[in-house]
Amino acid sequence: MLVSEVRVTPILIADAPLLNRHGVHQPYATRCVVEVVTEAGVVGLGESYGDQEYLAAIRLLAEHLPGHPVTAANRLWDLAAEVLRPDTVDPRLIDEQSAGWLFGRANLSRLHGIVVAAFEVAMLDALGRTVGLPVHALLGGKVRDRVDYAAYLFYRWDEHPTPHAPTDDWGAALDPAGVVRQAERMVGEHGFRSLKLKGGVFPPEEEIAAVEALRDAFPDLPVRLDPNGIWSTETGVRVADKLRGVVEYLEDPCVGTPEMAEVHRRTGVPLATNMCVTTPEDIPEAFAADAVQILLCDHHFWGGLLATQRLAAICGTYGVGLSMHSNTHLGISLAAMTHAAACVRGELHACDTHRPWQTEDVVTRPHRFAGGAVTVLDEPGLGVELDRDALGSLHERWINSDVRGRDDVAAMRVADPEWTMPPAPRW
Ligand code: GKR
Ligand code: MG
Repeated sequence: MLVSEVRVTPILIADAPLLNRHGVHQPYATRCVVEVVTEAGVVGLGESYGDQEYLAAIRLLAEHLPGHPVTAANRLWDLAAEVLRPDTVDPRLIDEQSAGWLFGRANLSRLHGIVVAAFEVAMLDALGRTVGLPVHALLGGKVRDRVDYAAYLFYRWDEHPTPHAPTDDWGAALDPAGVVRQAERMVGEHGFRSLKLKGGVFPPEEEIAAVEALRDAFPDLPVRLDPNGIWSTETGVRVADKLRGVVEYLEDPCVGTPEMAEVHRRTGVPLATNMCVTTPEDIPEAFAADAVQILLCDHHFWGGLLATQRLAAICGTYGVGLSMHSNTHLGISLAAMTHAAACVRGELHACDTHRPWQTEDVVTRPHRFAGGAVTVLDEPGLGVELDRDALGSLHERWINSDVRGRDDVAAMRVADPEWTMPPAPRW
């Protein structure tokens, strides 16, 4: 069962003016849809980042995929190592100085994980469709029928400052009352039973007040705060002391394993990360230092669904809890995340998802959250079908636009021409 053809289609999807430590989301976000076609004409789907440097790396591997057995996902790692080297990839993808970026440090290992994941998911989907089994069965079988997700709350503007940008009816959320209103709608519409606030936008006292307001409004729901490493160690300790017993965990209060370890040692508050542990090489130091109590896995950069199972086993051995990180994504990714999470044994904290912020999709039947969870599908493969018309028009939008990647700093500059990338630590 060999791969006969691979299609990689970049798209632009409408996005909301969500704020974070870098700035604000652009009106349109890039993604790419991967289709792996087998000799028998079965098509498997994957979804990944769409920034042009990632796209180039994904396309580079795609060229070598025809002839590769669909059943040999593990061999993708060797292919990636052979094809994606410092002399063949965009230097930004392996820039070790990027530790303060929103999802951790770039390096070659992480790049290999990203590209392998894009194709591994599509190959598992194709294999599942061929043999008539759901992807979770190919991973050893689901241990839960529903995967819980968290309401991912953002400080946000009412609308983008750019003319003709997509709009929505969520309204602004720039203070504790606005954040609580947003949470009420998220919980009301989707039934989420955990709340996560993206922080790093306002001085810590204001974000502490928002978390306390959430706790008062939803006393039964666990709350998390994620400032993406914008605080100093001292600020991290101060916030953790204030929010001890209020937050389920703090996510990336500071950048760096020693800094995270110090915040935990001095406060005892559980810390999660999608920034200081993002590749297997980061694990020994971070776990030895007890810097991380909950690891946010993300199959998009950990190397796919099989790698997620391996990561979960390592975390289990070390007593580190698990949840899932998210970036702006559509339904193919949500399906993959759900299959991966369905197979993780033991406790899984409600996973992050940006999906409620997206108004568009490339699957014919976008997932619904019921009671804050997505049902694990038993249909063959990922259980989603590609909406070719939607894919075509989102690709058309990409062709007609000059947006080729994510730049939240530049998007912020539209509203504030003086804005530059804030230093870390900022507070
Ligand atoms: O979408 O602005 C965003 C988030 O800040 C995202 O880029 C982060 O990677 O959700 C992520 C996180 O948990 O750090
Ligand atoms: Mg995070």
